Amino acid sequence: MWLICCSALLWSLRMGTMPRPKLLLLLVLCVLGTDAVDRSNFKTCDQSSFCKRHRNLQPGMSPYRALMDTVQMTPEGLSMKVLNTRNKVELQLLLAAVNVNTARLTIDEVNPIRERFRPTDALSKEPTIAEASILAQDDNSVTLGFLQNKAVVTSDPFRIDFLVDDELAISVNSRGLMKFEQYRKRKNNDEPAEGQENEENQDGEKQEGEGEEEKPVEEEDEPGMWEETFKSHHDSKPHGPSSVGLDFSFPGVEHVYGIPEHADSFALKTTTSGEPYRLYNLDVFEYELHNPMALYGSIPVMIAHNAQRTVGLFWMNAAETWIDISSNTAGKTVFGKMLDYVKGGSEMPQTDTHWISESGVIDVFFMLGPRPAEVFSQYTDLTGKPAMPPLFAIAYHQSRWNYNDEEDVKNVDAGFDDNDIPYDVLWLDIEHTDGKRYMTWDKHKFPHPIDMQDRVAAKGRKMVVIVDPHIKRDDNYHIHKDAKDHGYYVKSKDGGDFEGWCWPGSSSYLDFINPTVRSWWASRFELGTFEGSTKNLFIWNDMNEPSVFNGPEVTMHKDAVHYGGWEHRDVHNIFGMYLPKSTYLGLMQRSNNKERPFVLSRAFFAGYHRYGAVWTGDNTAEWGHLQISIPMLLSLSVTGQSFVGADVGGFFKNPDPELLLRWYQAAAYQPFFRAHAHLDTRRREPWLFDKETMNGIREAIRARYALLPYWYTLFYQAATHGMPIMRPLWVEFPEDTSTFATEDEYMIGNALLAHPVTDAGASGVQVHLPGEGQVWYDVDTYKKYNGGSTEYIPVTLTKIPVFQRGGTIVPRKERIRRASSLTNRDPYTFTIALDKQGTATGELFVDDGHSFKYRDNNRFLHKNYLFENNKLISRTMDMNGEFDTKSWVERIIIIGLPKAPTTVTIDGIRDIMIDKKNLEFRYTPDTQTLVIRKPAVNVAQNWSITLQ
Ligand code: NBV
Repeated sequence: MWLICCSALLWSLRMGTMPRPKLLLLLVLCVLGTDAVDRSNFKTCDQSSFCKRHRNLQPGMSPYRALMDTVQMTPEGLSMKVLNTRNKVELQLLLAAVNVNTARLTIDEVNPIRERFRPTDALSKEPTIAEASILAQDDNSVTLGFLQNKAVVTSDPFRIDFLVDDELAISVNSRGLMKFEQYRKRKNNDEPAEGQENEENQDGEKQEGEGEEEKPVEEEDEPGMWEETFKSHHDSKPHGPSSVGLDFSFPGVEHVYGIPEHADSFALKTTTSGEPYRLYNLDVFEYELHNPMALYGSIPVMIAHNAQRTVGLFWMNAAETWIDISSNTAGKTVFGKMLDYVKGGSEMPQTDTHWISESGVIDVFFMLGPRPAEVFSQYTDLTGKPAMPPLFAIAYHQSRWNYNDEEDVKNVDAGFDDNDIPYDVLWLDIEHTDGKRYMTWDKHKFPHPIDMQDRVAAKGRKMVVIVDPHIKRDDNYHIHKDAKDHGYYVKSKDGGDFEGWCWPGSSSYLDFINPTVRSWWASRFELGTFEGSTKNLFIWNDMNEPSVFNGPEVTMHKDAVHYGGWEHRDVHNIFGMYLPKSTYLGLMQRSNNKERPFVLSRAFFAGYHRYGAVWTGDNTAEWGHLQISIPMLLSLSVTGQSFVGADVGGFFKNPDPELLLRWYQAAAYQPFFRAHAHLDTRRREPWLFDKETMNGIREAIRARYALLPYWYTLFYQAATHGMPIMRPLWVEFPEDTSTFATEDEYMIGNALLAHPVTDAGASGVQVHLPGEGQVWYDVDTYKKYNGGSTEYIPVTLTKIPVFQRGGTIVPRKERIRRASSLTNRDPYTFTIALDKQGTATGELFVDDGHSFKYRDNNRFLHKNYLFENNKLISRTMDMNGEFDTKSWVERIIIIGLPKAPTTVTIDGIRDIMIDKKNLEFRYTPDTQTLVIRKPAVNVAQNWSITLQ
């Protein structure tokens, strides 16, 4: 393949026969490899010298000791020094209780010769120091107490144990794998090693804390410490080794989750017999499934869960990071574990993890839960709550690389209307620009961009264009001209503008680490500055890992230099997030902070959820990729990034109709719902398929639109409490151990369980319905199932297995229109699924769907619905909100009602007077379903409906 592609490229270059986008694509194929990931383009731990050094450490040999005579309780927390007894280097440790049920551990050098980078922009604000006190102290340990938690620091061997309600929850350095490589001067053979320099002061006296009997061991330089070469790329490492590593153990835990982004299982695997999980934002061409290789984004957050408790760990470091996972129960079958137990020889399960970063400080947050919802709220207290998207952003998006011209846009837009399929947003990829100069338009294909957007907007729809961060080095391009003149580019190690190869050819990269560059970038989005843009245009940021076609591992050289003198090595994983952050700020400013932005980004870091959505990049039209979308999206969801999706249909290759339909059905029940495809794929707008496929796609999209009020309410809950929208079953059923490794089904909020069909030719799926003693209802047939069971659900091509949990109320708008913005005044249907006690509750959030008025002017409705004792009560949940709406309630469906009522009456409560009136209803005994017609009350009002 490689040979074919390169010779094709050379031939076309000579003949000038191929259009430029195709030519560039071929070039990328040549640089990147063939039609599956070329693993040799990406490092293994062994090829990353710092990873190798840490991975070679033997457990139980920790040279570190906490110096008890330095213990001090300060306003910032418990402070003490930690000594490396081998080389005598001292480190400063600070352990603080922050916010609620959260602890922060920082370890840094005492007198560093070079400052270390801290990616504090992951945090939304500086955490509040919480009350903590020393509960006990002796020669070898000190115990810090905060709320129901304790942190016991042991001096020798150095370790920290976190206890929640007096039970051990997390141990730090219990395996003794800590390693902190202090910055040092490069040894020249005649000079003493850095460790030795530290050993004596000028008078030759021994320094405090040094063991009399021990001599410091001179640290030998190891290969790769001062320079390293990978393939043809040389890393000059001017500051030498600087890595940090530490181990964390979770006693009693068999399942850990998170650390996206990897195309792997949701419950993370042990890495003992293979590579560690890697976090290093990379543009991986045709990524493979089920492996720990790095992908486009990094969230160094791990969640550990067992039936008793949930805790989380946030390793706040933006450098290249590797994570090893091992477990004492890995590989044992359930039977094997039971046998151990019966024989009385079973040890407590434990998961051990080892975190290794190339530079930066040790700065770790421990979110001590103890329930899943508390961990999510603790993590988002640190990193901020997710952005509340505009309504259109959670509807259906139509994209491909590329819609060719204005005519194409017009036809695709009309195609949806002609075929009665709703959609909200039409996307333009890189070919819409003038030669990959972002924020410009190809004058031939898109001569009237404003008219085009206005036409789309007239139907209540929006457009999105791509804006990549690599800037074409062309003096006639204003962005480049400004950036070059102001010195806004990242610098190469030699001091000139860093230059790399990307879509536009020779490109430079804006240095978003510089706040001035960020505000300048934001100002580019002013309507008068971004020519051809309108207020209905939103932004997609791609290639921001950053992708550099001719760079090491297709990214930027680690010795490139950023604002403040930071090396790219220090900032790599957070660098990508500054682009969408600045774009978000730009869209805010464009509307004078009035309208909620929509930004999609491929690269991300912890905290990016404050700005926008991510998608899982360049997947492939294969069933395996459809299947992996679920665990990938769940891993993102439990680490704060709840607005997530995967390209519907698969980016590379052509899906057959069945795969495409199943993909639409799955994604209709995932937070970000966008069809997208590669330039070389066949067109796949729904009407280009056979009738059955198109009808199925239409039904799936319509199901999404009907449920938008529920999705929107969930997004509001995420934006206020940090609750993930797409939830693993254990978030709702924390004690059901059978759900801990589930990744083929998930909850949407607390009410709906989706088990998309992800196998070719499926005639049924096995659905696990959790919760002993609970009930579930099929949303299509209202058939009732008992919780705590696994059911075989037969499927046809149009069936999407979705179940509503007994005890919940789900709002829908069932009049399907062209776009979500046209449904503002539409009436609601509430589906009340009763639990065994005959009760149910639910919520509804309503506002204008696009502005910040809900936040700044209390222009919203937040209602609560409770069904109990045969009475449904609608109440205002948040009394601060007020919102005028024309929407009324057109239908109430009660499922699981054992017998028909004789009358159904509606009453106003408190604030309005409704004449008590009888309502029409119909009861279906087969499904125990009652449909109440036209209560006809405004959704803003408080009322009650009584069944008698
Ligand atoms: O801009 C072109 C594509 C885009 O369609 C895709 O979604 C991104 O993930 N982009 C990557 C660059 C080229 C990929 C081969």
